[in-house]
Amino acid sequence: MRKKSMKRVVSVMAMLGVGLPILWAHAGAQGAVPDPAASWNHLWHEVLVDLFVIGGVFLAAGLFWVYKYRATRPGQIGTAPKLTALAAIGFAVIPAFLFMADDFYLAAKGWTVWNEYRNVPRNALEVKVTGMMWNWTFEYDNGVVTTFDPDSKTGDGLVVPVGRAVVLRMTSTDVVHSFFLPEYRVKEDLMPGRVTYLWFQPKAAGETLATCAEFCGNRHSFMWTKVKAVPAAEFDTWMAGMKRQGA
Ligand SMILES: [Cu+2]
Repeated sequence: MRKKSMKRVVSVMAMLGVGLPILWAHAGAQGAVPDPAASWNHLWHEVLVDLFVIGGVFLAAGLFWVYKYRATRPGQIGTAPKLTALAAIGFAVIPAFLFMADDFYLAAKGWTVWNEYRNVPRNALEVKVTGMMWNWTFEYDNGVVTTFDPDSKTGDGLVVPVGRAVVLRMTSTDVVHSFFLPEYRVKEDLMPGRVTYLWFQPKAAGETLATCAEFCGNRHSFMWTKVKAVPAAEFDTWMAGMKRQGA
């Protein structure tokens, strides 16, 4: 009877350990405007907190028992109490439950954020990105093309409006590159013959940068570009100017 109820306790804990974290991780995901950059930040902080809290608890418990049951004279035989079967199982199952619940929570949260990152919001501004040794070009849907020269620091680079999702459709003309926007917490590889994508949403005006994150030859470390987020009205003015220039 006791064995049976023990089994039940273990299986309920296992179910909760798997189920609850997944529910928690998904809570709030529906209907909310996704913000992968904030979600990745949040997840990273959770990983750090968990590492330090769980690590701290286990380290403290380990040190406490090492000290408590230390040998005080040579050849001493331990006098630690012998655990009952129930206590022994508890000591194995409860820490494992804590660890697994946390692992599943983080994994489920990671999948949720990954889905956000892979699902481009409707009405996103589309920009074609071409990576080449060792530069980037950006082509907007109206044919306007921009670029940036890291040596002379000239060119507009990637200009985007604040408050609107931007999807980059990317390819490479030569080798594998990787478009990395550290500020927006997104990165994706570019390769010849394939179009890959990423999206991000600037929340505030300002200048950040994007850099190649895949070693691609001598000038790999110079393969970066300006990324300028501007208010929507300013973006329209800039775009109109670029169109006039082109015409
Ligand atoms: Cu590159």
